[in-house]
Amino acid sequence: MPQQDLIYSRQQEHITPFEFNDTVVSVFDDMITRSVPLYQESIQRQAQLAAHYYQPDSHIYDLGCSHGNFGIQFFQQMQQQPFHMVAIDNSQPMLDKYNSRLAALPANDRVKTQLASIEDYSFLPTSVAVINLTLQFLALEARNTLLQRIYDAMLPGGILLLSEKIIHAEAELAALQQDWYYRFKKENGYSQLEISQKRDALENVLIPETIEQHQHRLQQVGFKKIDVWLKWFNFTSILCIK
Ligand code: GEK
Repeated sequence: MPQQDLIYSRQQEHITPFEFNDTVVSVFDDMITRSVPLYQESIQRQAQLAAHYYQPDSHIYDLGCSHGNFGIQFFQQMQQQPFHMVAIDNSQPMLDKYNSRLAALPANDRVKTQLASIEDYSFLPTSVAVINLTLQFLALEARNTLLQRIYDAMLPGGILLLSEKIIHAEAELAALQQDWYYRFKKENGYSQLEISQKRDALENVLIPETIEQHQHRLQQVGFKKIDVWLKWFNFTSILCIK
């Protein structure tokens, strides 16, 4: 059982901007499964897609890997087949936990964890790049540069898997999506206080865009085959094939 996320359960005098520190890492699985609709489904299907499109000897990148939920699922999907994964995150506590999970797996040298910002990373030839709920934490200009770098390093037939929290451009629908998202959080046991303090902590840290803005950027960098394969109100997962 993951440790319960109680970070915002008590009234805080000052809400500091959200960070992926030791406290967050210790409750991360509970936080993400109670905060992201269809999280397990999305990770599992993306791991299946990644295994389907992975090209032998190429690199697979997990960008903003946290403590490895995608990587561990990918291991299971690949069974005995070899692969080279680079799992990047700029939170040392996340990577410490990832490394301890890897230590329990055979053939764990297939995954290299790397402490770095994905903003200024140089990619080797890749057939699969995954950015699950992480592009949203980058400055808008950095998002274009990152996706262009990924596209340029991608082999023909390679894929990008992108999942994001999104907003709707139309005010009524944006409000409805927000409302239904807060219902989801309440159903998962978060109080009104927890929901509003977390929202304040994420203000200017997590900057969501519309699905159209994502699609436009993906087209601009060069992708022609783009599919929104999952959408739940204000969350989406997108598959792009080069
Ligand atoms: C999952 N993908 O379980 N460079 C590298 N890492 C970053 C950066 C950056 N510039 N900014 C944020 N991060 C995971 C979930 S969580 C999403 C991803 C969430 C990292 C940050 O440290 C954290 O581990 C991750 O991106 C975002 O499928 O918790 O909402």
